[in-house]
Amino acid sequence: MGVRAPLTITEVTSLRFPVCGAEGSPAPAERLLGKTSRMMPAVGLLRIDHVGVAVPDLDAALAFYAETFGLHAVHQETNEEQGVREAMLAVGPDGSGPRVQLLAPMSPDSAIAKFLDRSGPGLQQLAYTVADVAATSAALRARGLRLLYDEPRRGTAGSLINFVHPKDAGGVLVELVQPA
Ligand code: KFV
Repeated sequence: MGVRAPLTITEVTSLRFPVCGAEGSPAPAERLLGKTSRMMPAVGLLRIDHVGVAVPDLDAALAFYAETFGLHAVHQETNEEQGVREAMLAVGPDGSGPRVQLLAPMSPDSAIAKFLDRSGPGLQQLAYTVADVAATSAALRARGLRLLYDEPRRGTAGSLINFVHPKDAGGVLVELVQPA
């Protein structure tokens, strides 16, 4: 029996799968729920990109993460549109895995300031890497989820981003990141 080569990113994002069963062969869920068959585009999450942590003071947080966890920033920037100062911390000996993103507010009306006011410092978002943020956004919209932006916006290091509303994702603000 032959072994199939791993799917390429293009193949992954173009996959479609039956939600309730393929035409002519209703899946158990379809038989139980009596729903019409339909094909959904694959969502295409590739890996965890980063977890975002809201902090009131970026420099103080950078010092804390360095002294306490030995984690250091490999990238820092200001994103005016998002109202944040941010730093990406690499984890592990080669730093190639998911990162920790420290997010500090630039103004009291920014998303991070509101989060800090409501919840205090802590985990604010979970971000996944995707190959095509517009395609993934469309696939999630097709499942009835609310995406925060009609079109992708600029994220860290020239990436393109969108977010799933936390109320549609089990209480987690989900970010989709298409690297530059
Ligand atoms: N996680 C879980 N629940 C959240 C939440 C979060 N981060 N933020 C808000 N909620 C809950 C909140 O507790 C409330 O629940 C409900 O969502 C609606 O709150 O049970 P409740 O009390 O009704 P709102 O609408 O009052 O909250 P608001 O803060 O005005 O807006 C929430 C949201 C998600 C729409 C807003 O934070 C947003 O637009 N976020 C996306 C942009 C963002 O977070 N930017 C900062 C990161 S920039 C970034 O990550 C970058 C640049 N990057 O490349 O990675």
